[in-house]
Formats: sequence, C-alpha cells, structure tokens
Amino acid sequence: MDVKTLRKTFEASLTDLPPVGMDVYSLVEDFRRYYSHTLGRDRHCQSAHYAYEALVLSLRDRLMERWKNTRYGYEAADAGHAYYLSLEFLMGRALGNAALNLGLDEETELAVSCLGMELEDLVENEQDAGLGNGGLGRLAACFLDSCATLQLPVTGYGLRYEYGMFRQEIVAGEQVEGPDHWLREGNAWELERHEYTQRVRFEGHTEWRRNNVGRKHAHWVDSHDVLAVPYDVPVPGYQNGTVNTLRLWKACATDEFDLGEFNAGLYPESVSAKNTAEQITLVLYPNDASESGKELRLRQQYFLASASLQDVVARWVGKHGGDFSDFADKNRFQLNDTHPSCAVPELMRLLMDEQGLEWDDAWRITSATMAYTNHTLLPEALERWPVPIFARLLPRLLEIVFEINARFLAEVARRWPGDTERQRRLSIIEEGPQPQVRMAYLAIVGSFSVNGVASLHSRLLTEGLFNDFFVLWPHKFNNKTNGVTPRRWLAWCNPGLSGLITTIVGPDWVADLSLLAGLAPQASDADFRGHWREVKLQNKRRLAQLVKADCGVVFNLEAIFDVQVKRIHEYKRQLLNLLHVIHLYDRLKRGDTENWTPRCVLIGGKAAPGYFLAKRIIKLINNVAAVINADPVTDGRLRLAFLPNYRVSAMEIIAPGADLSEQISTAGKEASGTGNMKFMMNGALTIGTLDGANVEILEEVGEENFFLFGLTADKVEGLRSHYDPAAIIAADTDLNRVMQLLECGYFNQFEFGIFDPILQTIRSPNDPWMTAADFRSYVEAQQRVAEAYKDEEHWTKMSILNTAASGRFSSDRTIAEYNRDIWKLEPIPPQNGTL
Ligand code: 26Q
Repeated sequence: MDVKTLRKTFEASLTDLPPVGMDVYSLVEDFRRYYSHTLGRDRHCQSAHYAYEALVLSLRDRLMERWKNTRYGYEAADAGHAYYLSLEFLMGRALGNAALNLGLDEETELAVSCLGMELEDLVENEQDAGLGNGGLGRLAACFLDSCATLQLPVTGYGLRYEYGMFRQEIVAGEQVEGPDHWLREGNAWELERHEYTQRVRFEGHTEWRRNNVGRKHAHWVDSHDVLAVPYDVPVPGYQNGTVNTLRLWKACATDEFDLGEFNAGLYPESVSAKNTAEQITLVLYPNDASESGKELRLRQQYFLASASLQDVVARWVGKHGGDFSDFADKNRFQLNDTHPSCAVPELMRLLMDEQGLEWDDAWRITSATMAYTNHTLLPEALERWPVPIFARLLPRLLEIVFEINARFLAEVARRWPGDTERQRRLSIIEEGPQPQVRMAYLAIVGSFSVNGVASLHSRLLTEGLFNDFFVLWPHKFNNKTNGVTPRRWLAWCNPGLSGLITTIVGPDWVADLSLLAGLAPQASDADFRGHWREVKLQNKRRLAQLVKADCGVVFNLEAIFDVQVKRIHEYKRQLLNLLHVIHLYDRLKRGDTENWTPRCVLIGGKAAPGYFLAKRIIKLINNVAAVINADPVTDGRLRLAFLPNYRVSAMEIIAPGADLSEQISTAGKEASGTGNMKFMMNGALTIGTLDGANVEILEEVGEENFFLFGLTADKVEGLRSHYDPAAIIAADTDLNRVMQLLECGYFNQFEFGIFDPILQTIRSPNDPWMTAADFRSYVEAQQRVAEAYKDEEHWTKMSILNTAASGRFSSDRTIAEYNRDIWKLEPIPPQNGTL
C-alpha cells in the first residue's frame, strides 16, 4: 500500500486521537502496557515503585488530553491570564489528587485491586514534592487547585529545586537535617519543555547606546548568563475537564564556558563552570523568615522573576508583535510575598530595554499588572538586600530600582512638601552605613493591590507596618482571608467523613464548601453523631499507627488527641503547649487525678537549621516526652510525642485524626494560619488566641464551639512596657511549679543547663512572645477542653458544628475573591482541539 492510501485510512486519527478511556477496564489495560512495555517489568519484579509508576503514566494520559484542551480553550478565548509567582509550591503527593480530580478515584482503586494491589500502598511510593517551607508554599498549592477548579486561566511559576525541604530526623532528641533528593527516582508528573527555554543575565554592567532614531538605550553587557529550562506540571481542576499548568524553572549552564580556559586546554576546569549556574535551583532555602543577605537566594529570586516574565512577554510578542497597548488589561502577576518582587523592575527592563517602550508607558503597564500579597507582621522578617550585592549581581535592575524610587519620592515630596522625614521612612532604599533595598516597599510601590491574608492581619498592616503607604494609597490595600482546598484536605484525606457528609448534603460540597452548612441540623441527631464518632475513631486509629511507627509512642484511642503541627517558631509558642503538658504531669505526680481526662499530645514541625532556639525547643519537647512517657503515673492518662519530618502527606493522616487543634500564637503575630482550617474541616475543635484567621474561625463557629484564651493583639502591645513575667510566675503556683521542674533540671539530668536559654526568654521582661502572660488563661481553656471532652455527645455536636461552619475556609472562596477584586478573569471551559 502506498502512503496516500494509508493516509486516507488514517485521515481522522491523524488529527483527532480517540479519547482515552475513563473506565476501569481501560485503566487496567493501560497499566499493564506501561508496566510491561514501557517500564519493562513483569510479575517477578519485587518493587512496588514500578507499579506506582505505571499507574502515574496511565493517569497522566488522561490528564494530557484535558491539559491540551484547556490550553486550546484559553487561546481561543484570547482573554486575560493571571500568573502566580512564588519561590515555593508545597505540592505534596499528586497521585490521589489526580485520581480524585479526574473523577477516577473509585475506578483507580478498583483497577489497582483487580491487579492484586492496594491503592494505599502504591500511593506511599510517591515522594512529597516538598518545594516549600510551610504555610506560604502550601497556600500556593491550594490556590492552584482552586484556580483549576474555578476554570480560571492562572499559571503558577516557580523553581524546580533539585532538593526540597530537608528531611528531619530526631537523634537523641535533636533535629538532624538530611537531604531531600525527591527526584532521585524520577518524576513522572513533569513534562520538560525545552522549546521554551529562557536566558537570564547576571552581573556585567550597563552600556548606553543610541539607536537609529537617536534614542538612548540601555544594554546589559558582559553578563554571565544562565538558561532557564521549564518543566510543566499538570494541575487538574475538580471533575471539570480543566488542567492548568505549574511551570517550574531549572537552571542550566549555557554552552559558552570560559573560553580562556577552553583554549588553554583546560576542558574539565571550564566545564566545571556549569556548577555555579546550576546551583541556582539546587536547593530550597529552609527558613521561613528572610535569610539576610545570602547572595544565592537573590539569584534564585531574580531567576524566577526574569524567566517567568520573559516567557510571558515572548508569548505576547508572538501573538501581538510589539503592540503592548492591551498588555496591562490582559495580564496579572500575583507576587507571593516579596520573594519574587524583582518582577517589578524586571518587567520595566523588558519593556524598555528589550521592547523599546518609554518609561511612562512601561510604568503604567507594570504598576497596573503587579499585585502583592504580604504574609508576615514580624518587622524582622521583611526582606532587605544590601545595595552592594544587588549592584554587583543585578546592575541594570538596581538602576531601575533607583529611578523608581526617585520618581516615587518626588511624588511624596509633592504631597508633603518639606517632609523629608517621611521621605526617609518611605524610601525603597534604606539609607545608613549599609544601604539596603526594602523589597516590601518596592512591591508596594510597583503594585496596584496589596493584600494581607486574614482580616486582623490586613488591618494590622494598614495600622502598623505599612501605615505610611496606607495613608498615601488607601485604595491599594485589601484583605483576602486564606483558605485551603477541600479536595485534598477533606475529600481525599478523609474518605470516611466525606462519605458521611455526602449522605446528608449530597456530593456537590466538594466544589461548593458552603453546602457543609447543611450538616448543622444533624448535630442534634443521636444516630448521626454515632456515625460521626465511628469515623473519628477509625481516623484516630490510623493516626495512632503513624505515631507508634514514627515515634514509638502508644496513643490511647480514648484520649483527646491534642495536636500542634506547624513550623517551630517562638511566636507560634510550642513552648506554651509544653508548659501545659508539664503542668498536667505535675498534677499527676501530686495525685491530683480526680475526674482526669486522658490526653495524648502530638507536636510536629521543622526548625530552620540556623534557628538555635527553635532547635532547642525540639530537644526540650523530646526530653519532656521521654521522662513523662516512661513514668508509670502517666499510664493511660498522658502521652507526649514529637512526630519527626512533618510534611504534607503526614498532615493528610493527622488532620482527620485530631480532636483538638492548637492555634496558640501570640496575638498579632500569626498572619493567618491555614492548618487551623484543615483541622476545623475535619471536625477538630480549636483552642486558640485571637490571632490570624482564628478570629474568623471563631466568628463562623461561635464562642460556644471554640476554646478561646489569651490576650488580644492590642493588649499584647499595651502590656509590653510593663511586662513582668517574674511576678506572674511568682503569683501562679502552677506555673511556678512548672518552672521549678524545668529549672531544677528534671528533664535534663545529664545535660546540664541546656535549656537555660529557653527558660531565660520565658522569664525575660523583653520576651516578645509573652508566654507567661497567657499561661493561666491557656490552662483554664484546657480545663474547659478536658471537661467538654467527657461529655461525648456534646463534644461530637461541637465537632459536627465545626465542620459545618468551615465552608468559608475553602480556597475556592479565597480565589473567587482574588479574581473578583484583583484579577478580573472570566472562567474559560476547555475546548476540544486537534493535534
Ligand atoms: C525569605 C528570604 C530569604 C529566605 C527565605 C525567605 C522566606 C521563605 C519563606 C520567608 C518567609 C517564608 C514563609 C512564610 C510563611 O509561610 N508565612 C505564612 O504564610 C501563611 C500563608 O499566608 C500564613 O497562614 C502564616 O500565618 C504565615 O506565617
């Protein structure tokens, strides 16, 4: 047969592939083909990893066609697009989420069973994508899920770190960091897109040249360039055919190695120059407060901003040529904290130096496309870069920053003539012996929207940290209370509770969490409460197994599961939790056991490797755990465990099994918190201060279903000038006894003095976290918890009401607000396309 005849035969299939089957049978078939023909394994293979891999490839096929159709839909609509720029995307595992969002969760489970395996076991073979530190990184991941679910044209841009968040081990009670080489066994979810490689410049200097119409042009010359190679990760929406993109950049050396060394015959020496370039995306910085002045971190930040903006501009030019008149209408860049805020001067540079726009046009476009989200109230966590580092690494960018600042300060001077003090306060450049670039100020000046992440946080920003800017531009400031995705944090991680919820409100709650309100009436139905308790017990069993396996501690299923998991930070006050545990232990030792409510306390979280006190707090938790768990007086009554290597996949087991959620930060310090929302959705009750999103959780669920304690943010600030912890300790017998136990070395008998630095902060009148101030109120709230837990029926009622009131904390609601107020995008359905 000749080609012509063959072509005719295949005519349709050359442009339209038949859709991939969505039934169990075709899943099994594809699995077998991948397992045997692609991966080359057979039934003698002992490694479950390849079965996992075959399943990923099968699901990926089903994502792939939807991914393309989503792109066709966006291209055809020629509508606006938003880009979420973030140094962190804490995605966790993708398998379960892909199956659920494709609507193939039951089919996948069945298919795997047909093949003689358990889905749960296969899932365990996937490494968490731990490309983030904590809240900010996980928020980015939840946002992507919600954008896809709402069919919004939003692309995530981030870095493909070779090493993610470090693995935490506990050795002799102390945190030991290990490398997270998450890509070692490959990553079947990502798709390399070599064809969209970008070139990013560093160092060198600016040369001014005149072009043919006599206009002066900046040229960034003698730069050391690095290639940015994109890897795309699919982001499926919930059962809607949309698959959005997370584009992660990997740094690669150019082929232009040092020519001098080459010619000198130093081939290996010259090739080794690759290392410096490729270091940029080697490792995630593991601190969740700014690392001051680390040059590599600034390289990472600029690398992300530049590669991403070049990518967007190149696509724009491909479509519209040099006409940027609609660019600001069609593009939005959401900056996830100040980390990607080099995007402001970088977009200016691309528009002026590469596209030939004038300053005023470039500035109109830039300041109409950038929007900045702040995630911290701690002034010490605001990013600053020393001007000399900035100047050497990004010389052209710094010139632009200076010009932005000069024009901005001129505006300030027009508004407040002669007020040089105000100019000094507002300047993007902090003057002094070591001048610094204030990244938050750069982000505010360059953005049309500035938002905080919970209503208290947003208010405090305008009253404190950014007050000068608020006075200048009140219209820029707004609030977007955080949320979490109900797909991962309820539907997927808690199938028992999900099934029960669906029997009452139907299945639509997964994409419309406000429907959970329909559960509230069931709180007064004894049968329903019985089912609710049964599910919780199953989930506690699972959590207890995890604790047994990873901590060697046995949790009593009848006890309250009292959980605090989050980064270890003084302001989050894991110490306050610990003081309470020691107080309970002290009561047991004194025989004060009447009406005792058994309690199992679980604490988990990573400390930044350079944060001495945080690491020492981990050691203290482990020492206290060792002493009290070994003391027979605590048997059946009290347990304390520190869970090593807290991560996304651990939270998927923890949240469903928790009874009590600890959200006990010093008021005014936690921007929002998002773990608080995951626990609430899964029916845990909160013990918490009026901080971050706790305020709104309390508002939704009511005081009678929340254990509130502690000073308010205003009271905390009011107390600072005359805070006297010594007097508080002396006046409180319980706290005094706890401090005595700690200070006499009861928990460090052979490690003399190691906890002194911690104890000193508690006793210091300058303790910024005021741990002692809230102790009494916290212990009383914990007593109310213990009392409430004894009334099983009432506790269950409160648990149901918590889940029922959690609808507002879906990231779908948050994203709908970002879209309504900031991005203004139309939802766009996918469109079947041809190859
Ligand atoms: C900055 C510069 C150099 C190195 C590291 C950093 C850096 C990295 C990560 C600074 C901060 C972070 C992370 C901050 C973070 O996770 N903040 C949390 O964000 C959550 C989502 O909004 C909030 O819920 C939490 O309250 C907030 O602490």
